[in-house]
Amino acid sequence: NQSQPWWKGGIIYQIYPRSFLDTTGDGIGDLQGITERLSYVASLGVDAIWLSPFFTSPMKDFGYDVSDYRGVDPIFGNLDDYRALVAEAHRLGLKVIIDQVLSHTADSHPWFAESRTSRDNPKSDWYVWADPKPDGNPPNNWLSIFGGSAWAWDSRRGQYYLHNFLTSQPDLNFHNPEVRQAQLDNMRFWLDLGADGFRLDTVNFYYHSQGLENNPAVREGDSKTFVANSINPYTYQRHVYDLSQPENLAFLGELRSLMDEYPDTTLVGEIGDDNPLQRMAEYTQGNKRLHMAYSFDLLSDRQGPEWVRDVVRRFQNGLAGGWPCWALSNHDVVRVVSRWGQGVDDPKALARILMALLLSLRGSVSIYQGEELGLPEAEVPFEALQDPYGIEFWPEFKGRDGCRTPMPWTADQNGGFTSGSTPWLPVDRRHLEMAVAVQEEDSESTLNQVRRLIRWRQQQPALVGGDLSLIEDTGDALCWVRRTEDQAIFVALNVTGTELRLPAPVSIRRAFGEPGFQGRIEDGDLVLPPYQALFGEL
Ligand code: TEU
Repeated sequence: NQSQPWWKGGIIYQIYPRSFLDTTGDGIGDLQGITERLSYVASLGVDAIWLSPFFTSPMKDFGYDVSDYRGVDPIFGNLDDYRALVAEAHRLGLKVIIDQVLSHTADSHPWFAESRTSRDNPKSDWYVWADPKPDGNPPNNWLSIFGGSAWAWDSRRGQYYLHNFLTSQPDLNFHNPEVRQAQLDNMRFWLDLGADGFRLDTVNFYYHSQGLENNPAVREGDSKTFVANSINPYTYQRHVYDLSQPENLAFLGELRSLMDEYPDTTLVGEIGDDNPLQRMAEYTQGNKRLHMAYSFDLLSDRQGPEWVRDVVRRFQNGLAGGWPCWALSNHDVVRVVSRWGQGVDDPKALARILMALLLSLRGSVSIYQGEELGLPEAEVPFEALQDPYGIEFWPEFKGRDGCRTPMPWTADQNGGFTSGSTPWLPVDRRHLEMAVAVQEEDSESTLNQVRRLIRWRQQQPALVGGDLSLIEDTGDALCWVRRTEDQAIFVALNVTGTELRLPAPVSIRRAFGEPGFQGRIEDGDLVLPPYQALFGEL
């Protein structure tokens, strides 16, 4: 489908730089390591890479706390390493999407250092400062996702500052046009160095309500789809005033204008919101906002065919003008095979059908490093935890380290990830037998199945960019039709461990043999063995 831009229906491979490949022996991955393994990434048949932050950072939130937006953190290398990485990616036909954490900085960023010195310095209004209540308490009830009040006291100014995440991640004040311009200038710096796009961290958190009104509590009947974990008080508030303010739409327009100066680039926004699907659609309508957005809907603890159908249905009903980017795994959530796999007897078959699901949805796709190997969540003992979010809410919520452990390249000790002795997070022993080198040798490994699936999908215009019509009343079978002018594909997926049999909801001309699934039509019935699919041409 030549008329579509590359990102529309494209497949993005997310790389978490700390954990991809360490070439210096310090136990932490680096840019040179990524460059060395880009040919592996290209061998998967994906369109682009997304690099989680590699910018200068005190690493309290592992790079999502930036202290110099234009610098590469020495842990990861330098700007020349970045240039080499981009050149190699482009040589291999891979687009490069980099993370932009615009909403907040590290507290060690020079902007914040200046802002906190007084109430009247040139950057005094660059962050969100507020006086205490007469009783000394914070100005309102807003909460930090990472625990406690969203306000931290600064004794020098005698004021509170806002932080939606760690206290060391102060929120920038986007109502100030100088802040917006400074961030746009920082983005231009990377565009000029050849970036093909940005993943915008917390894109709906840029603006807060200047009235600083209290957020209301969740009401009975509210649809709360964004539930990180029930022990986090944050999830019991309705986030009316602290995020997703209407002013943001104009800023998305400014971002888009910048991107439009650089042909073939893209923006994918990350949305954490009480109504994430609506927000995704709103932020990607037309061609003056973001190109794509993702939410946590398919990344949450909710799972199973009913839930997937509900998400697909809600996005199709009235929201189909937007363009989603679906993901089942990333660096913030438990790996999907473990999330969905409680008690599953065939995790390998589960990994494959989940990949088929992802590649059949209407939208672009984001795959997280190791997902192509079918890796389960790694066990990380409390003593080895690095993630401040995990440390805060342990043990009910085990944090994000279990999905961030090093990529297993070989079955050797530490998975061939580092030449040094101690990786920054321990390698799970179960990952070693699933290492890349092991799976390369087996034509039926998850890795090779995923490769074939991706290659096949990339040749089906209807799966890449077609419309989606959901077929209802199919029980546990997920059924829909993807359609372009020239092609219509019937998709039927069984993500459960039970064989499904139902009257065939459509008649197909032929089943595709290529991706090698065992679903079939038999005596007018659609038959889907456990974790099997049927792709049929209408
Ligand atoms: O995540 C924002 C976000 O909503 C997450 O904190 C999410 O609630 C949580 O991770 C679910 O488990 C982005 C980044 O992806 C995350 O890594 C950062 O910590 C966060 O922003 C702050 O920058």
